[in-house]
Amino acid sequence: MSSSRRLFFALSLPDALQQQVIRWRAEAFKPEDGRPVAAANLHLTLAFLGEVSAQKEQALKTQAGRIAQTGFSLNLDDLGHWPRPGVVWLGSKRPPRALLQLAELLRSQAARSGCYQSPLPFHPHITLLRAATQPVAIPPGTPGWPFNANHFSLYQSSFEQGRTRYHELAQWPLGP
Ligand code: 3AM
Repeated sequence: MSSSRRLFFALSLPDALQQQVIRWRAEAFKPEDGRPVAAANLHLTLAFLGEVSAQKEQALKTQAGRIAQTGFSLNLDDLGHWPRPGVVWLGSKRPPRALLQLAELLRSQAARSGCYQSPLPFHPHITLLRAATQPVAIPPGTPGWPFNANHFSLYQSSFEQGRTRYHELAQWPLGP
């Protein structure tokens, strides 16, 4: 019997940027605003796949490996709060077309493999705080970090010892 894993495709943040973001976050928000996402868990989800069998995982990896997409740069200059899922996020006022195309491709491959895809429009974001269901004073801006994406990754999400952990299973380069 094959086991299944909870998977998603995402862009990871370079370590230095993770540290910059969490240092700024500690100043920008109050402890009661929400639960900070651990530095190592900061990511930009491209496609959520849900529970995936080993066989389907292999097919999704093969399809991901066929993607020929250029790398891109995005400016992390936008912030927002979604009270219903309780998420405070960091994003980009002008997401590059290549980012939107990459997510669209991964989402359509996932849907064709039978992974349910939300009908809500894709809004690229990095979750900063969770459990943020009360009103949050959103700072007027961010330092506007530039972020160069030169690869994308497949992650496994697991819950271990009371914590959510993400393990990178594979990564693929984004071209010049
Ligand atoms: O990138 P963020 O943190 O917004 O919320 C989960 C996280 O998104 C999302 O997948 C990312 C990695 O866990 N996620 C979890 N369950 C989901 C679902 N059923 C989901 N996204 C869509 N549908």
